[in-house]
Amino acid sequence: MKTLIESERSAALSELAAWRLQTNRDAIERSLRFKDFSAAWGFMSRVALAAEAMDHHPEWFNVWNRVDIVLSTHDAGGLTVRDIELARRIDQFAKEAGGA
Ligand code: H2B
Repeated sequence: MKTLIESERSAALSELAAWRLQTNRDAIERSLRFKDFSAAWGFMSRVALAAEAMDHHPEWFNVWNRVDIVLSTHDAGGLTVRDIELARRIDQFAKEAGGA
């Protein structure tokens, strides 16, 4: 899988407004807050099942109602269309779980 070229990257990032390009690596990140741990974990469960089905997995960190997510394609050593697809799914699950 090839990493995104500059024009694909900027198009994807303008669509995924809540995501930021990391400064130290070719990856995108989003931080989310939920009502409480239960809401955060419910969201994470949905992401986990989708990620497993896609065979594409997030790097993430959870403390109570907060979930920090980093997406990058390890096999490719950077951002690919698979990260963009997973980011879109994550945005949808976040919306449904009341994350912001
Ligand atoms: N997730 C991510 N984020 N990047 C990968 O390159 C990747 C993955 N590769 N999940 C998959 C699994 C790979 O390790 C397996 C062997 O297909």
